[in-house]
Amino acid sequence: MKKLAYAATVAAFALAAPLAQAAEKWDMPVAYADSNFHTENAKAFAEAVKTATNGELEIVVHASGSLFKGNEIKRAVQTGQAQIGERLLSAHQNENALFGFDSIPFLATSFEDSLKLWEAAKPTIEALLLEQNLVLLYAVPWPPQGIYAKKELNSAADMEGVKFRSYSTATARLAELTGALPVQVEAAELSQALATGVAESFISSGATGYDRKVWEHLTHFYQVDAWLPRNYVFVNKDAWDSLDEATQAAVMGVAEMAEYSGFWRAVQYTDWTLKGLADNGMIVTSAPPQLKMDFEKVGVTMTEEWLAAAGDEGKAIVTTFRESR
Ligand code: PCA
Repeated sequence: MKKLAYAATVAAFALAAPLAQAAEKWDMPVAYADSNFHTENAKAFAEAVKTATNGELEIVVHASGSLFKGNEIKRAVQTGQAQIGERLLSAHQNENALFGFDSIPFLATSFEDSLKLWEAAKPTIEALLLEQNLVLLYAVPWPPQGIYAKKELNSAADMEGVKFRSYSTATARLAELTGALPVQVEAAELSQALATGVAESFISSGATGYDRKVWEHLTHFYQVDAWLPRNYVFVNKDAWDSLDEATQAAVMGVAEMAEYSGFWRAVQYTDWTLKGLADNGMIVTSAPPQLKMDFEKVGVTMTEEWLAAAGDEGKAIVTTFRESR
C-alpha cells in the first residue's frame, strides 16, 4: 500500500514537472522600425528560437525604441532590465573607439568587404562585450551610407552651416570636418527632427531614409558608400548562463542563421529602398566628383584619428581585414 502511494506521488510529480517549468520569456528591445529588415530578421530569429527550443524560450521583439530608446538598450540589457536586445554597434564608439571599427570611411564599402571586416573584428568585439556582461549572438550590416540633403550638393562647402543629424561619434565627426553642425538624433525620431527643422541633412542608408519617409522633407540622396555600420544582437550574461547547455546551443545555431539571413536581407533591401526613394520623387545619384574628393579627404583624417584612438587592437583589425581581401 505504502509502495503504491509512493508510486502515485512520483507519477503526479512527473506529470506536474513540465507544467511547473514555465517557458522562459525574454524581452528584446530594438531601435528601428517594425518593417525594417533588421527588425523583420529579429522577429524571424525569435520565431526560430521558439521552434528550436520547443517553446521553452520565447523572445518578444519590441520595435522602434518602444520598450527602451535606442540609446538606452545596451544599458538595459547589461543591467538585466531586458534579457536581449539589438543596437547599432558604432553607437558605442564614444565608450571605446573599437566599437567604431565599421565606421572608418572608405575602408570597407561593399557588402563583401563588410563581411570580411566583421570577421576580422568579431573576436575583439566579442571579448569586449563579454567584459561588459554581454554575450554576442549575431550582427548584420546596414546598406552603404550616403548623404541626404534638401538641396543640391556639389562639394563639402555646400554643407557649411547645415544642421546635420548624427547617429554616432563618426557621423558627428564627419559633420564637423565638413563644416556642418552635428545634432544627435535616433532613427525613430528622425522624421520629427526633419519636420521641425532640427536637422536638414544626414548620413545613413537608403533603408533608413525609406523607413522614415524622408522624401516628405528632403530632395537628394547622394550615394557615397562611406561605410556599412552594423547592428548587433546581444544577451545579458546572467540570463544566458541561466539557460541549459542544449538551449544555449540551439540559440547559437539560430543566431548563426540570423546573421546569414540578415546579411542577405540587407543586400536585398538596398536596391529596393533606393528605388523607393526615387519613386517618391527624390533624386538618387552618385556623389559629384568634388564632393567625393572632399569626403575622401575627411576620410583620411578620420582614419588616422580612429587608428590613434583604437590602439594596437584597432590596428590589428584593419591589418587582418586588409590581408583577408
Ligand atoms: N541607419 C541607422 C544607422 C545606419 C543606418 O543606415 C540610422 O540612420 O540611425
